[in-house]
Amino acid sequence: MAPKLRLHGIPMSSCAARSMICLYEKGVEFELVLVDFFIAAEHKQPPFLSKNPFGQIPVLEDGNLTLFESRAINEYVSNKFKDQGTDLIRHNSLEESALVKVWTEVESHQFHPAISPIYNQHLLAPLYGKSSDQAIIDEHLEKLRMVLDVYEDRLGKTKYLAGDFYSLADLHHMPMMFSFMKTPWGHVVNERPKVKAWWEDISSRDAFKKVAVGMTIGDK
Ligand code: GSH
Repeated sequence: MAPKLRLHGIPMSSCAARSMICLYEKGVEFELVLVDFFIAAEHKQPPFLSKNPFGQIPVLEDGNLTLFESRAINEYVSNKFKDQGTDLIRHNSLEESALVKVWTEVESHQFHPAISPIYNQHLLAPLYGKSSDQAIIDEHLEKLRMVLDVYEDRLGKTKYLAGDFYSLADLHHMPMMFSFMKTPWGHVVNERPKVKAWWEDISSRDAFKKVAVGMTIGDK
């Protein structure tokens, strides 16, 4: 029997959560190897750095293969297990898989740079005893509104971002969206009806719900 995949991370990490959601969607058995992130900073120590020289979680080990970068991990898992679980990459259609690629790139290069400074300032900074910078939050809320306006238009034409099918393009948004909805600015999503309906739909998926229970950042 092939050895179980090992994902190094912690459930509350949005990046580790991104890969956990994918593994659950694909129905792939894996072991979550907990990293002592906050006290020992294990991810900055040599054993972990030999797996990811950037000292970040998650890391996936599949036999002798070691991968980091949650989105790349998800592409690998979706390709390796393409015949089981949810088809997240639309491997039978060149056109659909190209659209999945387009919208996963949009998540990386438009959505994530807009939303992550809000997450960092409002949710992470207090965890490290720092105060949050409202000017940074306001600047990025404006950027996020512009991105979500594009999504509102897109989701008026297709049920999900890449087409009428759930894919990695939607999945990659989920951890940040989930945390953002715990901030005082969730109305930025809710005032866009198509984006709101999309979020309600994708966040009701079982694979996501399994991971969401561990994503406690921002809980009171
Ligand atoms: N682009 C990377 C990915 O998606 O995997 C980002 C990984 C990342 O930033 N991970 C965070 C981390 O390990 C936890 S969510 N932070 C520690 C650090 O950057 O020093």
